[in-house]
Amino acid sequence: MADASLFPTRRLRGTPFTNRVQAAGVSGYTVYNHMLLPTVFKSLEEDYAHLKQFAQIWDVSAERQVQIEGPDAHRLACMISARDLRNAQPGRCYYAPITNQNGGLLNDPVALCIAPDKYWFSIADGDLLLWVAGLAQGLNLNVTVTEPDVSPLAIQGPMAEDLLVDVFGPEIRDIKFFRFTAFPFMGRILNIARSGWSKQGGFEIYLDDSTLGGTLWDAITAKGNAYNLRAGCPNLIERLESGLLGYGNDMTSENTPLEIGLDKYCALDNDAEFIGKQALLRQRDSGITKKLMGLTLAGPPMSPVSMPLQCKAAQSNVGIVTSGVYSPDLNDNIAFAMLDITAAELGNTITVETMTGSVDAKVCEIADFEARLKAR
Ligand code: THG
Repeated sequence: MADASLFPTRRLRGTPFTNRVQAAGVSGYTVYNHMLLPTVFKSLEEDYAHLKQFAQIWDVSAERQVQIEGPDAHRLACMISARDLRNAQPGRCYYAPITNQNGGLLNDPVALCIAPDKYWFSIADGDLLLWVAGLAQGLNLNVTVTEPDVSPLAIQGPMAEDLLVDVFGPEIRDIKFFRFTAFPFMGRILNIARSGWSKQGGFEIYLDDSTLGGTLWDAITAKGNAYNLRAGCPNLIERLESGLLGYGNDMTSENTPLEIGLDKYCALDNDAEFIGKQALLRQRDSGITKKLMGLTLAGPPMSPVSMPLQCKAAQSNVGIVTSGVYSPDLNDNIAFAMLDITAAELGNTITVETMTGSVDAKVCEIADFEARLKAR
């Protein structure tokens, strides 16, 4: 794709942190939920190496919240979520695939139970609000469905915890994975969760007042030097190594959780009810016909995949590469690929048509990337 800047208009929303992100030298953005999401600062590889060693501050405001509040909030949250939220507890986060009536994925948010009658679905790129508000309207539910003024700011990397202890106090250490606690800040109460879209450890701070964006950013960066803090963003190389899937890239509404390996987050073996469950049960019975797999590709270090690459076996199409890039730490080109089940066998060799020609690629489990890194 051509390198050109994004023309700013009202439709393309900035965030409470955009001026700080600009000042920190952002060099690439994507558009996510109609909002700017940084993709690169120094370079993909430099950002990646730094993230694995130190601490980074990420403007992930584009992970917007779909807030469901009111007497029917719990009922609606359970209805839309393939993840069993029947016993959801305040202070907990749940990775929650959202499926339509055919089992097709509409989003893969993190659901936060704020109170028994209040949920936030911290969404990936997709207009989930329209689906949820439409259901509330059509079913005449007693809820309000809104996008509140809430912007997550992530602190990620092995030094993230020490940094946030410096800023918010030692109680930060008590936050367990996928839980959140309220911390006072400038007269407001911020929910801080141990979570984030990397496997390097870290936190997400849910800022609920845009006017405090600069103040919050500055309060954290003021303590940053001791931890070699830099501005960063979700990193393509790190997230592929870590097996983190991106909605819109690695899955769309054409895919079900079974096809992308998210079955373990779906309540298929109990009596929880959610939209899409019957379709998923039918698909589980009949068997999936395609599956998201890992791939390692031969050839020189490859550039990030910006368009799906065709996969072939014996000259016929067997699927597409959905995301791919060179991993310095694995010294391998790694990718996710949606493959026909006939080609999705471990160890199978296929051909991938890259921008620079055809290369051999070997099928593996997505989890193999992380396992190989740990075994080094
Ligand atoms: N944080 C918040 N909102 C988000 C994301 C986030 N919205 C968009 C996107 N990321 C949603 N997708 C994911 C995918 C994976 C995870 C979180 C969000 C994740 N998974 C862990 C794993 O795979 O090991 C743990 C899941 C679990 O055990 O429940 O963290 O990052 N606010």
